[in-house]
Amino acid sequence: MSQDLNHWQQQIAACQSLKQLDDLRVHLIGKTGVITGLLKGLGALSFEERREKGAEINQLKDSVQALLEVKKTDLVEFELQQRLKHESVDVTLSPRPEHLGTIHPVSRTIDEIVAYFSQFGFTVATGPDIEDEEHNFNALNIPAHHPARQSHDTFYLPNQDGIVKLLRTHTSPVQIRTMKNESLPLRILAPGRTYRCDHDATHTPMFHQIEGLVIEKNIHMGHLKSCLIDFCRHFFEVDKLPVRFRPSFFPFTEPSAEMDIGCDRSNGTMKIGEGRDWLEILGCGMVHPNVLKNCGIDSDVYQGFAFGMGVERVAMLKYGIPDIRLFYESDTRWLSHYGFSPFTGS
Ligand code: 2U9
Repeated sequence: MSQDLNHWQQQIAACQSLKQLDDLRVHLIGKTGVITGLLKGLGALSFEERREKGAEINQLKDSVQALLEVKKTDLVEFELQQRLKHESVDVTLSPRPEHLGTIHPVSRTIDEIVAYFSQFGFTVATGPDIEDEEHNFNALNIPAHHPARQSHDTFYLPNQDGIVKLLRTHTSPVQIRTMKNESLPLRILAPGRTYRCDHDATHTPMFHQIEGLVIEKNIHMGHLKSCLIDFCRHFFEVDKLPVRFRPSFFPFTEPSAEMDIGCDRSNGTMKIGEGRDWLEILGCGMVHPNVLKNCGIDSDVYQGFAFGMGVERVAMLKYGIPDIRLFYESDTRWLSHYGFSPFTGS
């Protein structure tokens, strides 16, 4: 018996694969296997012999089973290592299918503007879409009778606990919150969704704005002008882009201006940087002293400039997109035409 065990031990040790090992298992302890045959042969023996031989064969079977188990564990590990050696994963391969999604023109335009201003130390600030009248209007020096506050212009929410809540009509409340909570000086950009009761080819009830705010000592209109002229030339990729500032009025800035860029509309298309026409691109101004005071800032020490533009509007101009309503229809043909590849950026 011990000779048999030695022989089978060698056979088990010589197995090179799980398949070979399983064949050997069937040969030894399967239904018609050698050891199973020995157990079946016990029936022909006397009671005493059967007890003695039976114990011996069962011990032999247990030893063979234990050897098979140990060898199986070794071979599973060995075969795994072999597979890992040959089956490497190429992490540089593109996911499939390629070019499935695109970056939306609104996201792309915000990213471009943020990337430009971040070179000059501007950081992004955010705030809630649902605002109160204090942050959306009062702190911004917007009086109770201002048309923007009328219910046909602004989405008001059901009154809760006596505080009037509304969907913000601009991202300016973000700057109010930042001026109240952060230390000075400040250079921030506030991109995000804004809401107004408006719906036609150039207005949607929800659209995006990006506003900028600088609060520092000795800031003046010269800083505002050079900052915005350089930005427009960079954004529209025209070195000598003609610009002009037209006096305007906003309750939260004084003086206020609208900035136009030169363009050509003569043959039905819009060419930026050419021709003799003007196109309004953004609003801007020096932060009104009342607004600074409302945020606890001494306007004799600190001044600031601010600007604001519609993201869809500048995206439409830069990328030749004709109708603002299509921005939000989730039409994949529109998205693949006007969207940007996340891989190449074009
Ligand atoms: C604070 C102080 C001043 C932000 C400004 C404009 C001018 C402006 C419009 C352009 C097109 C919004 O999307 S649009 O309709 N914006 O003309 N925005 S100055 O001035 C601020 C903001 C916050 C505390």
